[in-house]
Amino acid sequence: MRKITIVAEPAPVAIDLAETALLIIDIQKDFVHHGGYGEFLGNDPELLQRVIAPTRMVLDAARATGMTIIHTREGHLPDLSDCPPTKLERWAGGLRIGDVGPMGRILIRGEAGHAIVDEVAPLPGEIVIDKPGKNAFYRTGLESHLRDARIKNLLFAGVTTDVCVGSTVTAANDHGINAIVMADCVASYSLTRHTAMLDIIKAQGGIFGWVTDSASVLAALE
Ligand code: TIU
Repeated sequence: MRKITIVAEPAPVAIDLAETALLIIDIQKDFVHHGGYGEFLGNDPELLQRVIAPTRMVLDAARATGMTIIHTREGHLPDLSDCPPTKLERWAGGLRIGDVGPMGRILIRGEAGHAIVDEVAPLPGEIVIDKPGKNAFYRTGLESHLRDARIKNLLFAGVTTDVCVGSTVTAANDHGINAIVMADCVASYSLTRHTAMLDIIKAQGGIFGWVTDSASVLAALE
């Protein structure tokens, strides 16, 4: 495949597309639609919906290059046996993980709310990782997929910047993977936390990676 250079902070980043995967974190109805986990945690899910259009543009461009594409979904087995007690015990009040909400049982695999939104839904052949935690490397096959495909760089989209994106970016570093985050393709329920997480990633010479945006990635892919 081919090498591209993406305008980014703290510096431009040169990558080989053959060694790069687009990683789309948890753009599930449970987080971005009303009546799901995000809302029951006390958040406005509409704050996350701005990621959908730019992520779709990058997804279409990535599909056209033949790049590896990986989607993740946060959720639990119906019997909750994979859900840490700490996660079950902390919620904003009202419904919580496993309870029946307007989109089925909250954050449970196979329920309507667990699905990735239609606009960025996986196509056959794309990798889908189901994860019980925030960090997509925790108790999943992500690391072996990356090893098998010889992936060295992850281009990040998804939600939320400060929780599942952030924890996966920091984990990627410890796995020897470069993390490149598209700022307009990630969002938080809090703008303060979104900005803080992006600052943390790119500070100190890019201690956890690079911050770019969809326009810079699309320009580099052209
Ligand atoms: N996917 C993800 O980020 N899970 C969360 O629980 N995020 C929150 O911001 N709560």
